[in-house]
Amino acid sequence: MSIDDIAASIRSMEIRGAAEIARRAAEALREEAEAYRGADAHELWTRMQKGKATLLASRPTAVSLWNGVQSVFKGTSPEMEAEVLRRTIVSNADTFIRRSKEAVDIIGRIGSKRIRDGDRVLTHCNSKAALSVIIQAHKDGKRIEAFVTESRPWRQGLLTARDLAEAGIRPNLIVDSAARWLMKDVDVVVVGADTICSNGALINKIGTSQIALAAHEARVPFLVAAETFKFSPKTMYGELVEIEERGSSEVVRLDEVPEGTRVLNPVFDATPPEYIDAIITEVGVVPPSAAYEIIVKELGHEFIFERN
Ligand code: RUB
Repeated sequence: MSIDDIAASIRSMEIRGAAEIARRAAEALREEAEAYRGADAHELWTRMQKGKATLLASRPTAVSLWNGVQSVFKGTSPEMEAEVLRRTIVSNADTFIRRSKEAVDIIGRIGSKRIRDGDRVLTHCNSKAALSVIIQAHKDGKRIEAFVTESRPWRQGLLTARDLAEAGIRPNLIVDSAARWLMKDVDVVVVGADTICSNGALINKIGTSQIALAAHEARVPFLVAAETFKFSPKTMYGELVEIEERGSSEVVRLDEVPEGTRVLNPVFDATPPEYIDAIITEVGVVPPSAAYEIIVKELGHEFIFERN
């Protein structure tokens, strides 16, 4: 698939989920570099930069896309020979894709230890990292009862229910507004992440923060399963995470509401670090307050502020 096709599929959410959009973007950049057979480094560089910009513009909220694209261009420069540039991009993309898949597996194995036999686990939306934890716990022989929120308007909860059922866990599906009522019957919440800010705040599917609040109130541990490339170096510099707003037709048909009704469709929200008990990453279980350290140590982003 071309870069334009991948970007269009990310925009339309045929390709979705923070890690998957990053991997598919890396794959598209690799294919673009491989397809270029010329020897003009300037031309290859220009094509790659254009592709990078198209992919980054496809969805604004998940920093995984930005981190994935950054790692594909690691160590590259317009001064490189075309062949070296091509090889570097291909190898970087392969490394990113391989490591991101390994990370989900490691997160599952670490996170499984936080789930006890007989636990009732609630998850929201469709996160492969969160599912990895729940499914690994099941594989480790723990009896699990899984609660899955529908996750309006896209109903990613149905995908989660299918993923759990395929793994042999019978899902209990609830509407999003049942989360607080149900919290009294939940032992642990596990969700994924689109972005984790340098102060430890979590950006994830709309509704996550309400679930975190309900979990906090009911003293139910709230765990986030997140690969290190979900942490945002940009937020270290004060940049605010853009919360994607999608079209009203995803929420309601316009003939169902009175004329003039404004239908809002923010698709992510922010959960403050105080409501997060632990973040399970491929480099260990960390508190939200370790976000800055992850960005510096694992993503290699030293804070350098240009004063002029
Ligand atoms: C998906 C979503 C997921 C995170 C993490 O939103 O919010 O919880 O992306 O997923 P959308 P993963 O469906 O709008 O992309 O752990 O698979 O990266």
